[in-house]
Amino acid sequence: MLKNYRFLTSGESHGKCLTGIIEGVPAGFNINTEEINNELQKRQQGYGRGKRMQIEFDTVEIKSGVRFGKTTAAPICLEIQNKDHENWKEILSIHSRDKNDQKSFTAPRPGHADFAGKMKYNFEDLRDVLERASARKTAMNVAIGSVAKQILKEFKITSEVEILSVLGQKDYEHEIEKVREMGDSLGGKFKIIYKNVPIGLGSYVQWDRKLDGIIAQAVMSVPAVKSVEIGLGCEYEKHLGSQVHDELYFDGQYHHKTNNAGGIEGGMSNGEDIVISATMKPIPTIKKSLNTVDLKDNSQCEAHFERSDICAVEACAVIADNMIACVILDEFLDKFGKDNIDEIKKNYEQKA
Ligand code: EPS
Repeated sequence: MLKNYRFLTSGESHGKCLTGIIEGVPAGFNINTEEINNELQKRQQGYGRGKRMQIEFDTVEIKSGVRFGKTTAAPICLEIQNKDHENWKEILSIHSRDKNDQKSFTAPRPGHADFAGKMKYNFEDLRDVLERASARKTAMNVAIGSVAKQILKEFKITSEVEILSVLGQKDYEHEIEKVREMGDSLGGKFKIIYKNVPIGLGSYVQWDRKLDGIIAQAVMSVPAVKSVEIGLGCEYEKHLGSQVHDELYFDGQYHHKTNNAGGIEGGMSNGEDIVISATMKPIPTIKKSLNTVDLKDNSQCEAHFERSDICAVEACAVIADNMIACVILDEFLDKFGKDNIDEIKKNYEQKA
């Protein structure tokens, strides 16, 4: 979907590594690897993560597209190792076997990709679904988003992330501990604000160019996100039009009296902060048994449990923030040019 800042990722949860290829990073930009690693650490932290996060310590290696510290406009290849792979070499082997001696996992876990993924791709072992469906792959999305954030920062476009609630509570650590003891899991709601976004990113002229639509897709792509709101979002239905539309004023520069639209009108940024909130469903891997069907013989059974996070809403917010950065940068490059960073700066100074 992205036109200028395009990327693909590969990698399984317990495979050797995660890889990302970004195309569209302007030439002449100095990528700060430490900043990428800081963002990766933010994704790994947060209250409620499981034991896997004690195994991994995500750091990125830039494998191509940079020379003497500066981007060359060539595709940039990024790699993050999965430390846990050492323990999964046999189970995740890429080599063919005469006989598969690995025990198949055949009872889909409700809420996961297991059931629909098996039906779609016709696998015997649900591990072939869950390894790629796993949220592990979002580490690479964060690395790619972090490069986008660094470029946006050159233009003073920055973001803030806030956790709004977990199980309806603002102060949620205690809730998470209670739920951990119950063998259950939690989701939550978070808010992301993008500041200093220039007027006119996105467009109303076609459905797939609307900035709010593209942002919603980017945030919905984060595993377990089930709702995305812009500005007042779901609250709009409680108000009259005259109460919620943001009145425009001019006092040397344009500004709106309020920002209920969350910085987007007609699918375009309007110069106010872009305000996005989203809801994550509870983690689907839970100790408490959930009913399912064993697909090998269609018998009723209880869903399989592997170690898991209890609540990953803080990680989810970090991933969403980085995905939004990719979208905003993509639109920014559309408006201000994309070949080299000096040219983009000149265009920005003239137009913004
Ligand atoms: C995940 C299950 C857990 C999480 C994982 C996502 O991994 P494991 O099965 O190895 O315990 O820790 O998240 C990550 C590895 C990560 O880096 O965020 C799942 O099923 O989606």
